[in-house]
Amino acid sequence: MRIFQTLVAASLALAAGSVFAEQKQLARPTPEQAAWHDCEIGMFIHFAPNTWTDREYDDLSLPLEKMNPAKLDTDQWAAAAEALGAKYVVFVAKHVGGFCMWQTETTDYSVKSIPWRGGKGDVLADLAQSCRNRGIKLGVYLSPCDRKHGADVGGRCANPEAQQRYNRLYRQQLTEVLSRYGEMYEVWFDGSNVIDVADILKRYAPHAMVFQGPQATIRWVGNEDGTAPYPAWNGLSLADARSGVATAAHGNPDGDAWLPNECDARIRSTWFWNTRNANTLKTVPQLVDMYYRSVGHGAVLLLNHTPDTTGRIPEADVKRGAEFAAEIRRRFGKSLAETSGSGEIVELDLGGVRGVDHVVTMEEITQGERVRRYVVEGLAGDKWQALCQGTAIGHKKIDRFPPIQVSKIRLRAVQSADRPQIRKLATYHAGDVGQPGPAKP
Ligand code: FUL
Repeated sequence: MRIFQTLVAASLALAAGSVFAEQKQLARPTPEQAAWHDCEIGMFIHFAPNTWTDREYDDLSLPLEKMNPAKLDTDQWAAAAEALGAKYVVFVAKHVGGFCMWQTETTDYSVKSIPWRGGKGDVLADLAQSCRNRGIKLGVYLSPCDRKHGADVGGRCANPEAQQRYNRLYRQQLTEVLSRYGEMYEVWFDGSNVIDVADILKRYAPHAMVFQGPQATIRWVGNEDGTAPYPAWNGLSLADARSGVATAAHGNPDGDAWLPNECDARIRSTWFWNTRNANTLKTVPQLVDMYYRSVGHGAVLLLNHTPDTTGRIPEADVKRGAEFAAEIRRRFGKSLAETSGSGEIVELDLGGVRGVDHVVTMEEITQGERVRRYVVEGLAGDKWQALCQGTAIGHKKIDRFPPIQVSKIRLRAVQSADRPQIRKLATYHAGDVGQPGPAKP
């Protein structure tokens, strides 16, 4: 890594060509990955037979005639996503139990066998339409693990014959969900995937974000709390990227691949609705804290909602999601001032003395993650004072600090791998934001 340190060195080298001419090319996102970063928030939906048995996993014990989500309303789900500020939805079309939420030809363990709409309903079709209506992108979680069909984590089966049989079934399921419902924005292979599906992805979802598996274009952050460590570099080695199970812990800013982190999290204490945990709904301060530690650390937050046995997401949960989004808008909806720029120092004039308590920085990540260490300073009177500092910026870094009156802000990249390209340097005054509670699952 080269150090971008002094303007003198830079101008000397500029005279001789580029200061970073011999710098090896940094990893960069594909256009699809760069666009995905901008989503910042997605919404997960977990709904399966175990919603009816009050459990987190399907033990295949539910008599299917009991599964009748008579008020199922995917418009309500899409509205909940919009209220949450989510730009995409990832729907669990098949969880580890193996029940299929669409009209599959591969198994009867599906919506075909329940009384809802006389066995003719298709949750994925409804949701695809509702999402299209609201301009929300749709992704799909198709568990390789499948209890009903004897597949373990990653889709591993007990013997070669069973494996071959399951591979055929899984490949057909994936083909169905990717080819019948419009373009899928994200495909989740939870627990990675040992089944070769590269050709299917290439054919039906060449632009989709892929979670885990050898074709992964995004990675699991490594926990289910909705938080990324800091720094959470987007770079990592190509070998780690292809392993299918990389997490934020594999981050390496000098790595040759780009694989951004997605932080999945539960709005209640469980992934599936149950009768016992309405009181575990996370508070707005907990969700906001999650946001600071996911989006604010350059990752994307995927927050789960849980439809109940009526087929609707409980109103209290929807309302909480909306309150969270409103608080984020209140804090960051309108900056006091913002700019962009390149070079070691990017300065922002506030046009007068203003009270500030947050700075949001974004790199132009299409040029790679260049900044490795930075300080943000504020001009208080005639003195530059350090307000906050950090290492990674990447897609976004949110820093907060005690309120201070300043007339200018400047971002000083004290260490960079290449000339810093700053997409946004913005400052805010959020006012009394209280102390966030820890975001516990
Ligand atoms: C985990 C699963 O075990 C949970 O049920 C849930 O689907 C979560 C998103 O991933 O691995």
